[in-house]
This record gives sequence, C-alpha cells and structure tokens, in this order.
Amino acid sequence: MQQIRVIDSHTGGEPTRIIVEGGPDLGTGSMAERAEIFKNEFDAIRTAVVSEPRGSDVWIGGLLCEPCDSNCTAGIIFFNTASYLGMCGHGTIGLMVTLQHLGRIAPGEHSLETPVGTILTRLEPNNRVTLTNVPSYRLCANVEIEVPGFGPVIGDVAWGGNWFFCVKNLEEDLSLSNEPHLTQLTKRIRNSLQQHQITGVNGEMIDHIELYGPARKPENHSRNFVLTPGGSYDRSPCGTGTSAKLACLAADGLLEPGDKWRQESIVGSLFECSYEADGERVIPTLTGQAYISAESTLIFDPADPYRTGIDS
Ligand code: PYC
Repeated sequence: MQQIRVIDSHTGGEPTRIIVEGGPDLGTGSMAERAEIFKNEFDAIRTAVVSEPRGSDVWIGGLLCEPCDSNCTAGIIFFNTASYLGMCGHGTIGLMVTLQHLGRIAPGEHSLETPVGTILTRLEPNNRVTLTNVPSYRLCANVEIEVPGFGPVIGDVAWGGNWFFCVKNLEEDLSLSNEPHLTQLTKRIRNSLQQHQITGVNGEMIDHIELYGPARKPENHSRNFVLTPGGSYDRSPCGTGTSAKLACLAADGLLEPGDKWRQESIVGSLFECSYEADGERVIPTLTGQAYISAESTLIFDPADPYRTGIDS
C-alpha cells in the first residue's frame, strides 16, 4: 500500500502540508517542468494530500524536490485543492520551519527553486523566516467591472508569484464574523473577471482576490481578506498577495523602497514587509513565523473509494 509522509505547519493560522517522502518521481527538469509532469501524470496525489477527507480547501500542499542547482537548498512545488501555485509565501515560511524540524537546515540563508523562479530565504531564531520573493508588478490599474449584487468594483491586476485582483473601491468590514459575506463578494468578483475575460499575462486566470481595509492595531498599516483558488480565505496575510499589493502601492507612489509595510490578515496574523525597486517591478521581502503542527503518514487503502480525495 502506498504511503506518503507529510509534515504540517501553519503560518499565521494558514496551514501547509509538505510531502517529505513517498511523493512522485518528477525527473530532474526545472520546477516548472516538474510541475507540468505532476499535473499531467500524478494529479491524484495532489487531491489525495489536500482535498477532503484528509484536507480541505484551506490547505496548501508542497512537494519537496531535489533542486536543479546544487547551490539551492531545495525545490518546491506548491498546490491546493483547485490546482498548482506559482509560489506561496506562507507555504515557503512553513517549508523552512519544516526543513529545520527535520534537521536538514540551520539558521541562515537558503535559496529555493519554485516553478516561477528562485527565491532567497533566511531562517531566523524563533521560527521566523524572511523571504525575498520573485519580482512582482502591476499589470493593469483601476480595472472596473460590474459585480452582480454589488455594483461596480475597481481594482488592480497584479503579479506576486500568483495572479491577484487587488480591490480598491470597497470599504468592507474585515472581521472574521463577516467572512461569509466577504467570501461571497470575492467569489462574485472572480466570476465577473472571468466573464469579462480579464486575466493575467497569456490568459492566465486571476484566481486570488484581495480586499483591503484599515489595520486593527495602530502599529500595522493594513488588514486584508484574500480569497484563494479553492474558495477559502487565507488565514495568513498571503505572501504572494502582499507582494502584489506592494507592487500596486509602489506603482501609485504610496510606498517608497525600503519603507516598512505591516500587513495584518483577517485573523490578525502579521507579515512585516518592504520592497526594493527593480525598474517597473518590485522585489518584495516578507517576514513571518510558522509552527509545526503534525507529522503524519498518509495511507492509501486500495479499498477506500475516497483514497485520492473527494473531487470538487
Ligand atoms: O502566502 O502566498 C501565499 C498564499 C497563497 C495562497 C495562500 N497563501
């Protein structure tokens, strides 16, 4: 019977499940090439690991890979119940703490290969991790769409390792108790973007939607709500989403290179961020904290009709 060993962690409340043993052999190509092989030949492993009954839409999975470049510490392919991710900020923080838990890395700098590029990370004391994300940018500013039941919504399309629509004109109550309304609103925004064929480059789907509002704590700059591709909300401030937001703030002249941006999530967890300018793009740096929550062996009983997950 096939078995897969995973380590679970959470970053600001958002869970990450890293496959550390028993995952598929995807060869020795780049992480982008291996992600294609994962998708085309082993997709049942994705659903088995993160979909119900073992997981749910909240989970982000990651397949730990040997890197192509021996100067890198590891390669990683992130995925969720809907598909595969280019990058994942909270997942990267979870991965670093997982590698430390396994005794595979010590505090210090480590490069990681992802399907969208190599990123630099620094493991610090107390489970803190700083990551320098892939270059991020705003593709389109002030895109206006009609969202049935909610009226006109204006936002920016931006890349932070995944595609985001950063809403600008709504002042919603970003409280956890308001989550059903926020989820319904952001799902309708995503549907409208699809109906109007508003996409990232090469027609790539904008699958993450972000709302912003005032921070609850005076020392922070903003609170967010992020709808993720599976349909749940990010419990963390969303590393790739905050990178996209930094790109929009920089493009609007609202945040200077090196200035601090403290991003609160809907549950109140925090990423401390800043960026460096790179022409029209920004190079975001984010710091967060993750904790190990479980070590398990996933068992796939051939008699179990849901061994590869409930396909939604
Ligand atoms: O932290 O980048 C992130 C992320 C993406 C989806 C959920 N979290």
